[in-house]
Amino acid sequence: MNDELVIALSKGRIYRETLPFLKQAGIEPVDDPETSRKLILRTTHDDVKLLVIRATDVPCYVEYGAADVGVAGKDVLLEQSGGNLYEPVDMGIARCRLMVAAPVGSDLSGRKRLKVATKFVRSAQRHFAARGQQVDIIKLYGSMELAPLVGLADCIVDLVDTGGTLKANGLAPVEHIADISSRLIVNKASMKLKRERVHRLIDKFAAVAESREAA
Ligand code: PRT
Ligand code: MG
Repeated sequence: MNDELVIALSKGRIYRETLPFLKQAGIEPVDDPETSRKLILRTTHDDVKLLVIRATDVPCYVEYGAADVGVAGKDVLLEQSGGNLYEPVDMGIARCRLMVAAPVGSDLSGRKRLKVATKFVRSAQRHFAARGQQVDIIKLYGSMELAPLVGLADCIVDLVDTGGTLKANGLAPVEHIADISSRLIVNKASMKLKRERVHRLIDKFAAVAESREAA
């Protein structure tokens, strides 16, 4: 049991972009999360399992040791208090930017208080506090782009990749908060107790990330 390695990751872009890293480490899933309803996927190794869960839940599984390692977006990690995990590899995948965005043409400067809609409450708080801007944060769980359109907020803090979603909703980026990519995260106890296995995985992931960075 102690030899088992449990890897937590989310369906969708993170799963797809993590597959080549796993492959380099000799790990290939036997079940396909897009077609299977299983939440625990078997792999070509009897002692390696993949947990397919919500992106925002990945750090939790790793912190509590339900998974030894995981792949999570930096946006998600920034929202976590996170004491019980290491973040050894920037995989450079699922890249995007965390940004403040507002309706095209709106002027937010000189406003005493701003209403900010976001699911990234901590990052938003930190960002505006650093600028000395007073804000009321409105926590949403999705479709943040809607909030300024219906008067719920003055601006939003959200992830932007192509910018297409903002544009389609009459919004434009006004401030860059952080560059985001996904990280390999490791439970602190697993790092000690499963040292060899975990380190082998870290080394493989780091090598793939490095070779891509160089390409
Ligand atoms: O889908 P679900 O709501 O269940 O979970 P999730 O949205 O967290 O999962 P997923 O797979 O969509 O995102 C997982 C991780 O991918 C995030 O935590 C980010 O680290 C990373 N990532 C990279 C992104 C994007 N790019 C991205 N563009 N996550 C979300 N988006 C969304 C963004 O929120 C906005 O709605 O895509 C839209 C903007 O895209 P553009 O191309 O129109 O700018
Ligand atoms: Mg999504």
